[in-house]
Amino acid sequence: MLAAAGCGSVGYSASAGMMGGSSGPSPAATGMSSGPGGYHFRRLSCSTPPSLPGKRVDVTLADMGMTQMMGGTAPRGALMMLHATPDIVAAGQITLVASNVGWRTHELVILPLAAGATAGLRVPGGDGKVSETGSLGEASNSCTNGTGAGITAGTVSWVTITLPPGHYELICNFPNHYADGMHQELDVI
Ligand SMILES: [Cu+2]
Repeated sequence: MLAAAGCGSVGYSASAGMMGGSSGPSPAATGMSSGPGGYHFRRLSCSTPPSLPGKRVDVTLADMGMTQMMGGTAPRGALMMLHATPDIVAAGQITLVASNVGWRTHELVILPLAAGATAGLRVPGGDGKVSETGSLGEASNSCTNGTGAGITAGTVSWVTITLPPGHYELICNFPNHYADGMHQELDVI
């Protein structure tokens, strides 16, 4: 499975390093750094405020696009990933920070996960998107918080929400992105 391949390489902390702005030798020559599975992560052109409310969950959004001209457009089968760290967090106020280090435009939507369900099982409609019914929040506003038109390549967006214990699914819902692997379970305990 693409999702397993993309999310299995959990030994990195690309977003944390990039967000801090002190990630050692700068890949300034290319504007990219190597990520897992052959992904080439872009450097971010903006960052979050230094202090964010609640517990922080970093979500890395990436893809193997070739140019920003694609916007959010992606065919089925394109290689892309959504990776949250940590993926288990204590209940209460949580700020999810979504960093788009890919080429395409992405977003982060937080959905409830039904009892017994696992991430990745939603069935996209004809438009390539899954239902956002029950959405608990969204980070899709380049270089700022909340809902917008999408997180453009190389930018960050964030959203602060309060979650009770339960199972949730973090997704990107640009057409075909969910089917292409942009989903991960978030457990709140
Ligand atoms: Cu996406």
